[in-house]
Amino acid sequence: MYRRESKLVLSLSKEKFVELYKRMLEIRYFEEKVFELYAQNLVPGTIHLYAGEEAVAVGVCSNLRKDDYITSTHRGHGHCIAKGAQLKRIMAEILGKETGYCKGKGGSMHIADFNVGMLGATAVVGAGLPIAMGAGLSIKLRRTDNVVACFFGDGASNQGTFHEAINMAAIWKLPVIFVCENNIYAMGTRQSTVMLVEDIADRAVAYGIPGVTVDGNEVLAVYEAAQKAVERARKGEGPTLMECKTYRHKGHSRIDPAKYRPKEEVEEWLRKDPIKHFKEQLLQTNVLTIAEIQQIEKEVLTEIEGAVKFAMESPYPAAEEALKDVYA
Ligand SMILES: Cc1ncc(C[n+]2csc(CCOP(=O)(O)OP(=O)(O)O)c2C)c(N)n1
Ligand SMILES: [Mg+2]
Repeated sequence: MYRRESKLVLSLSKEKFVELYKRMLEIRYFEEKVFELYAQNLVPGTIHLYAGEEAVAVGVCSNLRKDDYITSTHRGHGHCIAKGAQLKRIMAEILGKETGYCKGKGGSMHIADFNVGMLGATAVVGAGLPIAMGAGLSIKLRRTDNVVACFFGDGASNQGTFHEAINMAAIWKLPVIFVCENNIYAMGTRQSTVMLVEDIADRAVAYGIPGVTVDGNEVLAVYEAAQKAVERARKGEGPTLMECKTYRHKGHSRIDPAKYRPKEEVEEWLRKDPIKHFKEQLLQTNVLTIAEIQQIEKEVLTEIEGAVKFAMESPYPAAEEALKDVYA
């Protein structure tokens, strides 16, 4: 089922391997911190953690330029980090602080940073697809060679927006990479109970575009598949539907204990942890030494601690600011 072309991977530089590992680690440590802060009652609203799915956002975004775009979901912290948004401002937004991306008024599910092409998270399932299609149309009309990566879940792939956006992107050959993060569940609903296709990428046939299913726990597999899709989009050949098989380590949102998941299933996916797996690959192939790995881990930890400190020390917005910037 999973297609790999290792020639491309072998040509990656050491710096690229470090970037991939570091970015995944940034997301993991960031999410672990958010989990802790939520337990301390410091996070207003709910959160949907990306831990376990890091290889998807990182594998895709590492193929993008700063001036390329992404659209995100309700599970968006990982997408923001992978596209290069500032950790401290994401953290501040999650804690409802004035220094956050939306001045503390949007929270976890409404983070955007147009400076790095992050067009926004959204709480509306499937809403990112038409936005990505529209961004793709804008790129085509402006005749630049940018691309858009559109992240969405298996649940979102049953929304009408999925079909409408992909079909339109296909007929107009828009530069969009549709990235389905298939983590097998939409809240507590298992994929197999709501669709008869096992590989969501098979749906690409209906729109006459390439569909590819990759192991979403293998950052290099995601990287390779995304590289191909990005090249195709940049050349004006149109969109690709890329499905990444992945798993969220925690429940749907912070309040979900995820009791509907069999223990063996959770254990199996934890064994396939994308970060643990990549670390083993880096060591086995002598790309990095254990000392280098530990150094990266230390650096990322310091970075996350800095972001938390910044967010904690930032003020809450003043009450009289409540209605400011709310409507455009
Ligand atoms: C239009 C819409 N319908 C329903 C919901 C409630 N809801 C929030 S997340 C979610 C599940 C989404 O599942 P999936 O697309 O697989 O993403 P995942 O949470 O697994 O990353 C649902 C049904 C919503 N926010 N928006
Ligand atoms: Mg899902």
